[in-house]
Amino acid sequence: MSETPVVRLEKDGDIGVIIVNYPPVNALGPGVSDGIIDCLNKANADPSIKAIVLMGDGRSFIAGADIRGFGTGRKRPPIGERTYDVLDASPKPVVAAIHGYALGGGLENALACHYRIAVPAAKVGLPEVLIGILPGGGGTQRLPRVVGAQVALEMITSGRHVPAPEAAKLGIINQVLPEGANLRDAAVAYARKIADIRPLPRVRDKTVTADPGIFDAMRKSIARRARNQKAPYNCIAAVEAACTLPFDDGIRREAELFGELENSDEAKALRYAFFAEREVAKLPDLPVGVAPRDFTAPAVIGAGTMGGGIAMSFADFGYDVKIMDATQPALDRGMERIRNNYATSVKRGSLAEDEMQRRLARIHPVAGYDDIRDCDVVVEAVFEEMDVKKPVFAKLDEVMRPDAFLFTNSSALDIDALADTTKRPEKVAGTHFFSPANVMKLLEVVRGAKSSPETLFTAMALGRRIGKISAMAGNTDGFVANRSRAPFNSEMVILLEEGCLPEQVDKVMVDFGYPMGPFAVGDLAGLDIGAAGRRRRALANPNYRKLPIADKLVEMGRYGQKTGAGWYRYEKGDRTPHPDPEVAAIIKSVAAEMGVPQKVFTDTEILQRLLFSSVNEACRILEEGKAYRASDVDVMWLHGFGFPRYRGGLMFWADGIGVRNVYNQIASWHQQYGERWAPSRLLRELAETNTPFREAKPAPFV
Ligand code: 3H9
Repeated sequence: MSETPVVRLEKDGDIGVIIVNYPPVNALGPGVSDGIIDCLNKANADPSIKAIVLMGDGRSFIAGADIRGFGTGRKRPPIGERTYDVLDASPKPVVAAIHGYALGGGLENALACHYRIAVPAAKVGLPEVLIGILPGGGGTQRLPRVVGAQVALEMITSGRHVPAPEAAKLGIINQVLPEGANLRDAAVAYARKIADIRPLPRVRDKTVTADPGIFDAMRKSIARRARNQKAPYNCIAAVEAACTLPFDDGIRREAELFGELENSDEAKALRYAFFAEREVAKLPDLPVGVAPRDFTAPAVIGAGTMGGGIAMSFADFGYDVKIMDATQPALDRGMERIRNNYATSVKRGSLAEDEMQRRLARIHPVAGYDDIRDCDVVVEAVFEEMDVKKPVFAKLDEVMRPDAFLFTNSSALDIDALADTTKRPEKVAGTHFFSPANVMKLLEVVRGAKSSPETLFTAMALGRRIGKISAMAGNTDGFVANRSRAPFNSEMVILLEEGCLPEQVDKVMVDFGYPMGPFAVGDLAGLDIGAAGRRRRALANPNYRKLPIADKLVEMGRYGQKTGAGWYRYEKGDRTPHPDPEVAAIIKSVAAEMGVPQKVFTDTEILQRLLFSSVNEACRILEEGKAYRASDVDVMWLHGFGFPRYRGGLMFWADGIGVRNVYNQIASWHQQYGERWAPSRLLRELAETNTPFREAKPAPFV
């Protein structure tokens, strides 16, 4: 039998079985494509083999090209000699037998096979756009020939994973096996059945046409989410080529369009984000071998906006969850809000009515602590005041079963102070959700001084089980996400003192790629929330930089959307922010009272004033050992604050500017504005050694 380290050919009677074995997900790493070609040639040369199966060992078929290889200058074989070409040209039929994932180059290889079968749980897709490239292995030419241009456009520009049963309906999969069937046995039987059929069905021999209008319509429909990006548009152009050019010309066009993307800033940032999201799950200083504890019965304390969103997150992922509040009216209001949130999703078409009913049925409002004593994990989401949270923790400790974990959704308070109100401080940690909790993907897991490794692994796993990206933060005021964001929040208001308007700042940040400007976001979240945090910090620190303009708006009852006025004004029942001359007047008068010299800002200055202040603070967080990696900060900004993904994250973006440039600018603002711009020690050291932020070595985690 032929064998390479990562691909092997086995024989099952008259069927050759090519097996890819490149753990963990069978990416097309070094030797895999060559191995497939080698095995295929051997199977074709073996007269005792009538048909061939291509499958993967372990947990997947093939998850796509090895992403680590992009941008490294690796050479690809010329068109005509790639795996796809060799599979397609095989004189003996090849059946792709899919389990786990067939993504990117994995699906492209499968589409170059003559038949595809799959287990029901398998997923297929072309997610290349999510890493800033396009399917460059013929996917943009073959997929439209199978599913039509419209569906191909949707799949390729979204990158979504399509479940096998849907893929079968679309014609991508020839047969979905019954639940529990043995994939290899079924694939061999299938291959035997089709072994003699000629001509071989080749996707490349099909043609596809489309109404030319669909391409412009697609470009228009993605314009908002694809702002500042190139890959989605190149994807559309490649599918357009499939509909207008012969197959081989289309493949050449695909290669050209791919070439424009591989080394783009967008692709580099998205690749970085992909790996940063995987890195963030790793807790390098905790003992290996500690397993997260499974949980089945979560409870949420507090039915406010956050508590409701957290309960929805559990229900959305199949958990029955109990939700409790201090009074029945508060609980009723909370349930009403949950129902309304789901109803909005149904109205928008993003949730089916029956699914809404199923999710609602999983959320159980309960009257008191007695009803949750059997729950195994509880997330406290009551009012953000230590004096309110402490008695809740003490009570939870008293009533909950002794092995239950007690988590707090606090966004800034001292986890240790809460843990110390209990007799089980090792089972206490922070699980900080971001608003709206059922939508935002970040879960910041906050490590208390006494949190046990099991508690921390469980909190991290809890996030993943409910579709979040969990990231570990140290116990410091604001933890990592909000603490690194805090200087940005101050700076944006200080810019107003110096002559900017909210709408001007918001435009710069939206142009940069944020879905909404920070002032519009403030109005959405409620300006009273930030004001409470400022009051607390001002009391604790006499040098705290006050924000008189923001305080003035709150004094006037301008809390944001909920009061019809905040940084902007709002028409009744409409969430569109309108610039408000009254706000402009307040800004002017406060600035005059403060005697701040007025100036005109460039867009770059606005952007850098906001983001550099946070880069500096993130460096402080790293030097204090409150985060593991600069890339964790990036993941938090991507999933907690809507930082544009195609810019990688705060620190990756700053690396693009250059650590020395960032330092020099901050040092000059330090001269001009004083202490709040004092460069952090880590920033200075990185600048001195010209070390990128993402290679910064933080202090050991504390
Ligand atoms: C492509 O195919 C281009 C083609 O058109 C050809 C053009 C010429 N490469 O996510 P997980 C690693 S582009 C390298 O935790 P899960 C990952 O880093 C590619 N490494 O598992 C992690 O490593 P570690 C198109 C990869 O079960 C480990 O595998 N394909 C790759 O939650 C486990 O990953 C894609 O974009 C890769 N392609 O999810 C698919 N994939 O343990 C990308 C994974 O050291 N992959 N790794 O941290 C995924 O979406 C998910 O990994 C998958 C599994 C859904 C497959």
